[in-house]
Amino acid sequence: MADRTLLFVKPDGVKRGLVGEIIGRFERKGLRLVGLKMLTFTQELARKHYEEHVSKPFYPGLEEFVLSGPIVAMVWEGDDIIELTRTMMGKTKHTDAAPGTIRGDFAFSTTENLIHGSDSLERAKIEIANFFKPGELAA
Ligand code: IDP
Ligand code: MG
Repeated sequence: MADRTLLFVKPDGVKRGLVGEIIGRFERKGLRLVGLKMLTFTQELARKHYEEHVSKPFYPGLEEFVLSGPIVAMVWEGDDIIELTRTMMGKTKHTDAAPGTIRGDFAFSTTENLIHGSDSLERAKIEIANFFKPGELAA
């Protein structure tokens, strides 16, 4: 199976009507969409998904933000999927994200930065399983 990653449009992207814009960028790049759903984070899921950040000072604000509305979770497939999607997302901090990237073009906050993407294939496997059952993904 080709490499896969877990991406989601965060609540700010859904509220701002940027779901189509964000999905379209990955489609036009030639990546393959293999899973898609809208859901709202629970506190339990947020703590599991962001386990590496739970003890950091920004975590309470991050948790409040990700619980603030629905997200659109997706699984995308393609060669070099992690590097490619991370490059297209742009850097975490809104002021560092280059124009032409999703965050560089649309984000004006470090916390509310529109999109999540797994940062390694190992994390992608864990994160995909946090959001999708195997039967919910295309073969
Ligand atoms: P990433 O989303 O680019 O992988 P991470 O360092 O994994 O960045 O952080 C996860 C999320 O936590 C970020 O996307 C952002 O929403 C939030 N975050 C990270 N660092 C900060 C910070 O210094 N202040 C506020 N929020 C932050
Ligand atoms: Mg991260």
